[in-house]
Formats: sequence, C-alpha cells, structure tokens
Amino acid sequence: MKRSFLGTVFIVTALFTPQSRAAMVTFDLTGGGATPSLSSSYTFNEGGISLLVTSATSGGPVLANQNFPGGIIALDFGIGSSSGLLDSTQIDGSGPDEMVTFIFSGAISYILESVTFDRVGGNDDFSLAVDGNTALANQDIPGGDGFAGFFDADSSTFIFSSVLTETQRTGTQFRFGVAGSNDDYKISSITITALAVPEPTGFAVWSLLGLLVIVAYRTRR
Ligand SMILES: [Ca+2]
Ligand SMILES: [Ca+2]
Ligand SMILES: [Ca+2]
Repeated sequence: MKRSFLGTVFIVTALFTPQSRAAMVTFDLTGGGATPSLSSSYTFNEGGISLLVTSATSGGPVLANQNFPGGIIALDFGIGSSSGLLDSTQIDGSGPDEMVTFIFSGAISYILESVTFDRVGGNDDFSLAVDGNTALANQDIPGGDGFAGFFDADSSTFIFSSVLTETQRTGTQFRFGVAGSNDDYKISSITITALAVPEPTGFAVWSLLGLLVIVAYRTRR
C-alpha cells in the first residue's frame, strides 16, 4: 500500500503542478554603451530566456569580416548591421536590403510586445516577419520629426499590439528589415512575453508515468 500510495502522490503532484504561463522580458541591446563591436551574431540572456541575433541580406548571412571597421552587427546605440566596407552600421536599405533576426529560446513561444528604435530619422520605416511570414511590410517608425530626427538621431518605441493581433505577433523568430532604400535604424531594446504553457502531451506522459509507477510496484508485490 505504501508504494502505490507514492504513485498516487506522483499523479496528484503532476495534476497540480502550477502552470507558469507568462513572463514579460526586456533585452537591452546596447551592450551597456560599449563601443561598436564586430561579430557574426550576438547572444543575450535575460529572465531565463536566451536571445540569438543574426543578420542577413537577400544575398545571404552577414558574417564578421575583420578586414573592415565598424561591425557586422554593431552594439552601441543598439543592434545594427554592416554588410560592406563603407556600409552604415544601421540596418539599412542602401545597397542590399539588410535584415536582423531575433531568435528566442527557453520557453515555448513568444509574444512580441515592443521594440525601441534608435538612429531614427523622419523617413525611416521597417518591415517585420514572424516565423518567416510577413506581418508588416512597410511600417513607419514613430518619431524622427524633430531636432534629433533631423540628425537621424531620434529614439522611439513601437508597441506591436497597436497594429497586430496577439496571434500575428506570436512566434519564436522575429525578422526586422527595411521597406525602402532610404530606411535605416538600430534596435536598442526588445520586449517579449514568454509563454511556457505545459503541453497537454507532456502532461499525459507524466500522468502515464505515475500510473506505470503504481502498476510496477503492484506487480512486484
Ligand atoms: Ca547597414
Ligand atoms: Ca522610408
Ligand atoms: Ca536612421
């Protein structure tokens, strides 16, 4: 009786394991104001969530090249991309269209909440793809109209719930690109809500394991 009781406890524990659903996490992408650095990718960790950032153009991935200054994905005002010798470290549409992909891991899926843009001027727009599907083709980056915008140095935060449903902005990979050749910007922070809902199949497996424990102990007796 004692051992099958343990099996029952196991099932009951599985039934009442708290379902941790949502945790909002903000990633600072400025490297603490570090000087622009050069890398083919960056990894950030925050609140148990890992973020991998890569950059590409329509021609392929943008890789680190020590032969030219600046950076492939440069920190300082935020994540940018430099795809050539004289190319701006902003994510820009001058020359090949650049895009930067944010890949999250550590939870099941992620709701894109907001992004803070930097190096914003009045003509800057962005595009967004969620898990490879276009969600926004040509979206104006707010701000950029005042004094700072004149010098392409404004900063503004975009709230995605203003234009997308929760389903449309939920995924694991978020790719930011440009809409036109005059677009250029950096991304200084990104905020997501991590969804860690226990999967029904996972729950079934744990319950089944509990049952097997009971059966095993009873069979042995
Ligand atoms: Ca660039
Ligand atoms: Ca534009
Ligand atoms: Ca700009």
